Amino acid sequence: MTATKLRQLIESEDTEFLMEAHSPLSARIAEESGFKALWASGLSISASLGVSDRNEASWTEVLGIVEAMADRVSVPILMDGDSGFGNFNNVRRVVRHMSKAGVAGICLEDKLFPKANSFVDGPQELASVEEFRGKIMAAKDSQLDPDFVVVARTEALICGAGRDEALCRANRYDEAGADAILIHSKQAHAGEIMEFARRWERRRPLIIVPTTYSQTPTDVFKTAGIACVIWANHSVRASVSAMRRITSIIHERAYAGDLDHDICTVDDIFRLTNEYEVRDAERRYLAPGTVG
Ligand code: SPV
Ligand code: MG
Repeated sequence: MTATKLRQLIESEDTEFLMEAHSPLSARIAEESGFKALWASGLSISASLGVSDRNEASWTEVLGIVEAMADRVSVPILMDGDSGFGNFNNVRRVVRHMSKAGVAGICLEDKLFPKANSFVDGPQELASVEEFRGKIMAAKDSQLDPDFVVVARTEALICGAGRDEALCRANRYDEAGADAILIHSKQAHAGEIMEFARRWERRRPLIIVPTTYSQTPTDVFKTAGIACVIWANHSVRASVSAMRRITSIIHERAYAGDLDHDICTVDDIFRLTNEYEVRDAERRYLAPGTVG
């Protein structure tokens, strides 16, 4: 059901937008903002755990969070599966668990395990095409829902392997059964992404992550036939800025009395966490006269 929703979004004619989430709370907020699907970002989940985006968090830790997110929203979640948390065998186990947890799809990238974030300095190494094709096939063969979405992400441009290599890899991953291709870039403009999209000719839905080229107007992506745009880290970055600002003000002043207009109400937290639904449920289920 949730996988079907994600598949429909990815395969629709329109350009769709996925918002990053890294916790059940951020997932609820993104859903309330109107996003029809969410990106369970490896970077953001790692950051919220206070660890590096280098598979420092185990896949069971990550899945635990994504599972809790799926439990709290009705929009589908595409999980960042990094490079698969190991080899094809790890991919199979992760995909089976994710399918059971109601996660709609996984994105696998063609780097080695442990991976590093695409934007960190230093050399980044690509996995061999054959090894990565095996992971794509293993993921497709392990999904429990026929609509589960497997996105193959090539890091060829990130690793400096060039545009022809990126296109060649995307073709090979498409042949291996990927449902969509994610082409990642760390350029400050959308040049190489646009060229890729032109040469790809809408063979399979194309997904992009405009973090470094966020200045590009969205219409450019629409005209290029991009299936999905992922805002991959904006929620965690927004929360870091807001938390840092408010906590430092409170620390400096030892006073919080004039900040209420700047932070959400406690009532808002109650609403986001279903407090009022539980209160209503108590009336129905708790024995009369019982408290709590
Ligand atoms: C993530 O959100 O973890 C991603 C996208 O993989 S990026 O950080 O741009 O590599
Ligand atoms: Mg990631």
